[in-house]
Amino acid sequence: MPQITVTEHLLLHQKESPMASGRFTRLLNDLILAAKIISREVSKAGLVDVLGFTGEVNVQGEQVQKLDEYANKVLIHRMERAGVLCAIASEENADIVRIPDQFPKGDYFLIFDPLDGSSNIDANVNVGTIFSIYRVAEGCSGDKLCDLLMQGAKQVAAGYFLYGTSTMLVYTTGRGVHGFTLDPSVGEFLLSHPDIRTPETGKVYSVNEAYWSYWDEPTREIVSAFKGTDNPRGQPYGGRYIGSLVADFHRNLLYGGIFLYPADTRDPKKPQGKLRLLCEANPLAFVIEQAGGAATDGERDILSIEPEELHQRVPLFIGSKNDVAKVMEIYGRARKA
Ligand code: FDP
Repeated sequence: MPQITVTEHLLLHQKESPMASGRFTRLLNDLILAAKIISREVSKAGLVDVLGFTGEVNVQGEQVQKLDEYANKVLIHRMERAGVLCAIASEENADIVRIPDQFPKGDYFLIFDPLDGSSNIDANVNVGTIFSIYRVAEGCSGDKLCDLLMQGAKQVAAGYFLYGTSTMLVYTTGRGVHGFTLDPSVGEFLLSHPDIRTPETGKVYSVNEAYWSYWDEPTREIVSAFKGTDNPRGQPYGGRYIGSLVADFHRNLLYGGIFLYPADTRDPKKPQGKLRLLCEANPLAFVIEQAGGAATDGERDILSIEPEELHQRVPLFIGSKNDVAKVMEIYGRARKA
């Protein structure tokens, strides 16, 4: 089988995509290099002193893992030199990261979660880097946050690197979803999953059910539906929850299913659940829609939400189209009651 590298794939599709210029290829190549460096370090975890906490707490109020901090530094270091970005934002940084004056700037805005699922790292569970790329309006310097807060529908590319049994890149530029696997012997991502389509109805539901007592009635009804027979499959779904969004998402993307992280009453400061709109929900929503699936906060399409803050949280129901429709149906009925 002829093996296509991710760069070849990009160049082949460059003509089809209005935004895929040489600059975009440059951006993605730099992102790939950063991910290869992170992948190398993740695969050594346990052998070198990269496990455990740094002792710091991030902007989200969460303990910072050493690998989290490492991944964040690698990405910022690489990407601020790319010459095509006007600003960077990371789940780990409270504010946008401005491109230092000594580096050229461009009109792309990159936002990422450097190491999603990182609370699982010490147990050797799959983690990943989720990214989302926008193009800012003409004349915008990228200095003001308000210029960078855009609806997910405006993303020009999004995807993730999954550091698992192998390292994968899954991404979309709005023309389907393609998966590449890193061949460590040649150091290249090779096309392994062209044109990924997710099943219209899944077999798996993924949720942290321990929060049951913090959920409202419609949310409990939804989870009960997937455990019972009043669902698109007509029989109970299997439960699978790794607790690493990017890994749970990837499995469901390939096999079909729904991932749920609803709003809950655990922490009055986080009434919208835990996941972040800009660096988690939007990129994965773009991927799933391009693969034939759907993503909602229970009422609106994730990609239609106008963000108000950089670290805004959002309830997330994402996966197979019919399964997400079931969620919308139950919440819709509850709103009318
Ligand atoms: P983590 O804190 O380990 O980075 O985005 C945060 C996230 O993981 C997701 O990857 C994961 O799906 C979720 O949190 C798990 O949260 P719960 O422990 O509340 O289930």
